[in-house]
Amino acid sequence: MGLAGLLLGLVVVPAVLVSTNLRQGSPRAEPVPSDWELAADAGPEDSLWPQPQWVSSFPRQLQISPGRFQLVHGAGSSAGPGCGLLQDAFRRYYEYMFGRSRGRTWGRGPLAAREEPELFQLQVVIEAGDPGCERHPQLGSNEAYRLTVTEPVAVLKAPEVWGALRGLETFSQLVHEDDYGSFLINVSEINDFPRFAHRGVLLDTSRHYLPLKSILTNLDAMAFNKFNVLHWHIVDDQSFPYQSIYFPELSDKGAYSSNLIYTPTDVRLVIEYARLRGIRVIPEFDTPGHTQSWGKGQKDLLTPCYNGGQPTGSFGPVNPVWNTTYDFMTKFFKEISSVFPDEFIHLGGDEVDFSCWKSNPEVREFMKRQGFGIDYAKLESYYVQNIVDIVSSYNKGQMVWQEVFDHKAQLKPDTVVQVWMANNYAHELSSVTGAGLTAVLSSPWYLDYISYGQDWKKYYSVEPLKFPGSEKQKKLVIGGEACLWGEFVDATNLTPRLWPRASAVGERLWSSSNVTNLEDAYRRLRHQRCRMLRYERFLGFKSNFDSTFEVY
Ligand code: CP6
Repeated sequence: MGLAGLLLGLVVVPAVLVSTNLRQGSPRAEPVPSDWELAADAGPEDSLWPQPQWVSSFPRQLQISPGRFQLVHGAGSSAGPGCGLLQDAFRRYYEYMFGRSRGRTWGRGPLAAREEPELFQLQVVIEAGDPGCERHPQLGSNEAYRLTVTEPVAVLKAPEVWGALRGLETFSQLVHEDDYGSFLINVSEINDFPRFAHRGVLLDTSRHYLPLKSILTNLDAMAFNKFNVLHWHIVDDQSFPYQSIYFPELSDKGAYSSNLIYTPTDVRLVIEYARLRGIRVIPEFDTPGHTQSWGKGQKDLLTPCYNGGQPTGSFGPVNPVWNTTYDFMTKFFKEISSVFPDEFIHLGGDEVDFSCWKSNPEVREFMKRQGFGIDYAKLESYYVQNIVDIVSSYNKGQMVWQEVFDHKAQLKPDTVVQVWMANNYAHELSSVTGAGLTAVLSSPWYLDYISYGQDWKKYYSVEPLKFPGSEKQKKLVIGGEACLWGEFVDATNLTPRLWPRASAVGERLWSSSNVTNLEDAYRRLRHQRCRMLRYERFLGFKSNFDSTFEVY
């Protein structure tokens, strides 16, 4: 079957049906080499990560001369050289493929002594009327793309710029260098789109401060693996590094030190760096629990704990009783809503310890007045509902941890419930989606936890939709997150702890559900690891990847 026939096939077969894993989709009829040979010189069309939904690769190779090759806007694209987002991506991916020495090392002379025809351009075509180069990615963004690599030009078509970014990543993974320094790419055709819309990584900058550089490097690593959400667990009990404009005392008193903070400029930089890679930044300001550091810079916010009728001098969760609490939160979340452009804010709501509330006479009196009895989960829900109303008034959607749902708070229909508890998460997914709410799964993906051996296989083998429920319920699972809690993670071990183990989660959330072969995944993941290591010199990955991912 020729390429034309294949293209025809693409048109008539619905996308779900043609979604196939690469080995079945590839018309290559070469003998399967040993693992060792593959690691050394497998064609890169066989090393894509995450696996695209539909790939067809031909044994015909094209060569690329870096001095002549161009990434350009194609005819009919709604984007042009004025599109900063794409221009920046062109520059980035050119560097990843050929290095920084365009026209110097490679020259513009004849190609190395190879017979293959030359590929001169990758033309990128954005099909939507408005390319949206200035916009921020969001939950409903379209990340689909189609990539056709034939001589003399390759074409990347995408409805929106977000798909073009994903397609550029794939294209760069297709290019490989032979032993003599020639760059080659196979004639191929790829039709790709994500399985889940929310593919996140949680970073915790409270337990240990993470320098800006670490966060940015991880955004690059995320882009290589087609992740699209940075869940920024920015503050917690241990420290408050977010420098607030309205309440500067929060970080003045609550940060580990005056320079271990994120200034408004830092925050803007993270958001823009992420945007250019098609990554949303969802900030989490976790309340009413996990708030010890807030108490240092904001008096009368936390609940005073009592013992034997006397205040002990220690404090518990945010005080849900006083009006001043909600005055503060109204102003605070007004700021957060304008600083962070994403449509969602994560409100936390996990692990609220009721013992301090129980000890406080004023809280107990309030419980009586409200008719909550001794059910402190009702008090928690009362608090959360107030915060939900405040944040909704600023037109922001909410993410919450699963307890908020478990404790029966009244939530808005578009609330995203994040399932994190390991025990029976399938049941929790059933309950959350059964109630008509959307869910994000993170229970099986706690990457701060390391166990003996290749635990990426455990992460990889998770099937997020394996829970009892209707088709309608399954559609409400919008994705998942790899969580890197910070108790034992700082800038020195962040990259090796996360990568390439998080890549396993990346493929589970992007690729078709039938991409489950561990041997094939291992082979491709080794290529992915090598690619990321090669980028080290541009990105300053400071360290080797984690030894729990065995490579020889
Ligand atoms: N920090 C915060 C944490 C955790 C949570 N919230 C957590 C709890 C148990 C495990 C891992 C992480 N460290 N703020 C719960 C969502 Cl096993």
